[in-house]
Amino acid sequence: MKKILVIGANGQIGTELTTALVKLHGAKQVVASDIQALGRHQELAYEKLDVTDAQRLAEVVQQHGIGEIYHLAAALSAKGEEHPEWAWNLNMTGLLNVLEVARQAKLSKVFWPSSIAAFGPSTPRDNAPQVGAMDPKTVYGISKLAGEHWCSWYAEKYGMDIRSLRYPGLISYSAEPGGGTTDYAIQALFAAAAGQNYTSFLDIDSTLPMMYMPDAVRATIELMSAPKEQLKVAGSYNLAAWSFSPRELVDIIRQRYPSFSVAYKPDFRQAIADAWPRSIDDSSAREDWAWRPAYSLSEMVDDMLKHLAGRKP
Ligand code: AKB
Repeated sequence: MKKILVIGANGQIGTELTTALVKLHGAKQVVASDIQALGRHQELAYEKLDVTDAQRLAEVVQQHGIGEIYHLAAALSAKGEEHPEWAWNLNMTGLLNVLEVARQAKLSKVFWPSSIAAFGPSTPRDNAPQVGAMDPKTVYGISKLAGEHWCSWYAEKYGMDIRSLRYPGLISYSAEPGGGTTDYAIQALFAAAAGQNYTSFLDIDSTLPMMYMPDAVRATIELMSAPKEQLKVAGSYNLAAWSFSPRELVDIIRQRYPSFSVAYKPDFRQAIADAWPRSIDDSSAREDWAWRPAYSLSEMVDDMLKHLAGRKP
């Protein structure tokens, strides 16, 4: 069997997705790669890899007999607005390098994540549809929408199997997120668990779609395992669990930590959040490959606080 390459294995999604892939396929079948030194997956074959380096990527694919790539290395929304050229180069050159190597080496499948950031102010804010107006306002969002089109182009032109999800804000405790707008929720949970107060960079009623990482990882694996003929969406699937505002999250945290207190100082990230939908219609994912989130919002808060207890933010 050909091997699986995870690009960005040390990142927020990569850390947990790599663990799940190892559980499913065995450690010998998974090669971890990241621009940084190997993190927690010490048992795996590891390659230090900058995905913008096409030649090195091709060498890694050839050397390990790679058949499938999960390409997770990306600049997120907030950091992307601070470093636009860096973000565009990483997100677009990285994806194009992956698509090209997948075409040349005839890989069987590629996974690449899109995001709710691909939507914009023209998208209906509630129940953002699978197909409709998309006018992203961040460099990150523009790169995600362009990336969706590139994936469809490669799939149509070369008959490649490229699968993708529009992730909502992902909440996790294993690895830090890389500078997103939804990170406030993780920061608030870390602060509460450490007995500290928190200052939110989003306003109290700023509602966004979110998901717990174990559900996002399972969604990814379910999508990648689904028979191709079941997948009717040619591009990236909308994916949802629940939506909440800082006020709603803090209310749930306070039921566990009554003294937890939050101040609100919205910064440039507020405008990013204001251009994103409040909720997502993921009925195509539910119909085509039976997607269902498992964690409720309060189960996520309990699980996060349990894992974070005693940790410094
Ligand atoms: C971000 O906030 O930039 C990401 C995302 C929603 O894609 N978490």
